[in-house]
Amino acid sequence: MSIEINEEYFEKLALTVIDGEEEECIKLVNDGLEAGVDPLDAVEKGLARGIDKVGEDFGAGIIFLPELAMAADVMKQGTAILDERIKEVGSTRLSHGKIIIGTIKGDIHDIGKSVVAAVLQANGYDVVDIGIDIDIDTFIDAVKEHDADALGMSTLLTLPLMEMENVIKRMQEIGMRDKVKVIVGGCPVTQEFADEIGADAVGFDAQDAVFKLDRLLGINRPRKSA
Ligand code: B12
Repeated sequence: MSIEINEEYFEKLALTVIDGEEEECIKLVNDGLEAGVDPLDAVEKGLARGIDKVGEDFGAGIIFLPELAMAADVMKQGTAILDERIKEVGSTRLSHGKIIIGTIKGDIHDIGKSVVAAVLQANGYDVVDIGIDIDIDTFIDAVKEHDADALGMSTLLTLPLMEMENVIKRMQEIGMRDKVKVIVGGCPVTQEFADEIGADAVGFDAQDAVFKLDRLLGINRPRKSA
């Protein structure tokens, strides 16, 4: 029997992350896809809501690292399936440009960055995801190797934030900065911070990343009204 995609469905999805129920999560994701759920909605209205709650509880000292890690594993399993589905949409389109994306040195958070990569790909970008804990040289080498139009850097941690500025400084030193747009994101990254370090834009979620990158690279496309 096909399930209904409604508020209750998204709440159940969020709960699988909060309760660390991997099998139930995978089942609900697959059932949802079969019933026609928009995969980005399943991430943002379902799984991300769950992990946000877990993050709040962790921040407040209500739960500890093992519970956080368990919830993150469930979230990762669910988003991996959904990311693949999101990417399929863009696989047959002409490329709007090439972007390198990675999480900066000192940070291993990769769920949000991978969602952004998938959504950019679905929207016609050629995306090279170089992973987590990426140092300056690896970012720079990847941009050179792929002759990229843009570089995306992610972090969820406050401590290594300045690594983003160090990458931008190195791009300036080697004469790369004017040729490559830089977009940054992750929960501690504000517009003010992006301006301060000389990034071209900040993306607050995956759709915003597409919007900002389109603007930077001069891509015009019809937009859904809010
Ligand atoms: C899941 C999680 C983990 C998982 C990560 C699993 C994984 N494979 O990614 C695990 C358990 C491993 C983990 C570890 C740690 N974590 Co953690 N984690 C989280 C949590 C709960 C959710 C993050 C997440 O996946 N969100 C869901 C995604 C979809 O959202 P997102 O990441 O924000 O991404 C969106 C936007 O930010 C944006 N975006 C993101 N990147 C980019 C990039 C670009 C270019 C653009 C345009 C946009 C963009 O678009 C995304 C999609 O909408 C957050 C709390 C929170 N609510 O953010 C804490 C949190 C980030 N973690 C925290 C901490 C402290 C840690 C640890 C240091 C804990 C420890 N003591 O070891 C370690 C980090 C170790 C390290 N060196 O990196 C703190 C950070 C505090 C701070 N300000 O520095 C937080 C805020 C929790 C808290 N409230 O205290 N964590």
